[in-house]
Amino acid sequence: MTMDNMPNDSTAGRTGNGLDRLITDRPSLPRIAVVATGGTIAGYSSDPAATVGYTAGALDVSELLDSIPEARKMADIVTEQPFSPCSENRTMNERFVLAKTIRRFAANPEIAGIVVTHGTDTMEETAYFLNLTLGTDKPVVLTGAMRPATAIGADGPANLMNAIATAISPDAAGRGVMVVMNDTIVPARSVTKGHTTRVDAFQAIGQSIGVLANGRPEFLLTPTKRHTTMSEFTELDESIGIPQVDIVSCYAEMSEAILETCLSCSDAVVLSAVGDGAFPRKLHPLVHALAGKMPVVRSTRVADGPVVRNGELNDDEYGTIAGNSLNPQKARVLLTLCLMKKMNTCDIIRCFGEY
Ligand code: DAS
Repeated sequence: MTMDNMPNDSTAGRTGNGLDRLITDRPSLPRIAVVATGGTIAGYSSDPAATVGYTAGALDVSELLDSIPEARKMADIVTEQPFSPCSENRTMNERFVLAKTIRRFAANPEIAGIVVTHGTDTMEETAYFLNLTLGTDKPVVLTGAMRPATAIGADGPANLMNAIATAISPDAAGRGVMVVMNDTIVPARSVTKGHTTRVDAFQAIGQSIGVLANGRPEFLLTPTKRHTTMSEFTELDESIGIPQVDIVSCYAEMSEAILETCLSCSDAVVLSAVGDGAFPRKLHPLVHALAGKMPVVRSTRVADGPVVRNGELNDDEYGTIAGNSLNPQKARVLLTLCLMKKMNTCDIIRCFGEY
């Protein structure tokens, strides 16, 4: 095909790519906030081949944006950087601080959406936390990177660009908090990290809700579980006190020791049980005793699928709560918020169905 007989795309710029369209078809730039919280997306190594063993959270948010000058042609960007340690150190307290920062931006009528850069290791927990605690229908989009900013083939710039494109998309409003990684838009409730190093590490348990091509988001689905403006957790803050909710990994031949420790040290427990919510029979009496003292949720270490009430265990008899399709780390987030609301077992069971 020669230049002369190429199809004429009147909406595209000279190069005909999606970014040109995004830039040229907007009369004035939408304003967004980029809130940076560290992670590999801000990672630095003097060795461009290094994809492991770099310093995460080393770069400032302005340096991240400098690597994608096109972003400033798509949106008027304001920035804030509340913290930068690796996300394995993220505390519930910091998540409440982050929620406050986002609420402040969301309350500003000039802000169209909010992007949060975050370490990938616990991004799914922060995303689900924000999904439950932010009462806004403005787009809130988390993104990160599997390779540091200095690596050959760094994925952060494209992820950040896509996150910004999603945050300014009018179609993104009201869909709850989202994670954008590797050209995919995944709702906070179902996103999970499924690989330790690959750039396609992030997956949806169930389905993603949209895709990005040429820097343009296309939404295919709307999340159906309660989130953001429909959540009953949006008034909570850290001053109430944050309970200690622990996750106990289950396996054949596990000892009683960890659950016995939970009896004295935890406010609530999530079992990362085997299969569809089972754990060794010899531990049933101990779990019964634990559930008499504190909420105990049965989740599963299996990547996908529900734990059904009164399935593997008679929850009515044992006083336990089935985790439905939330993985253990997200079950922990929801259970923490339920405890902060001082909910009884009936209400917690309801929440594990509704959120
Ligand atoms: N340690 C990781 C974190 O901050 C690095 C990453 O972003 O992948 O979560």
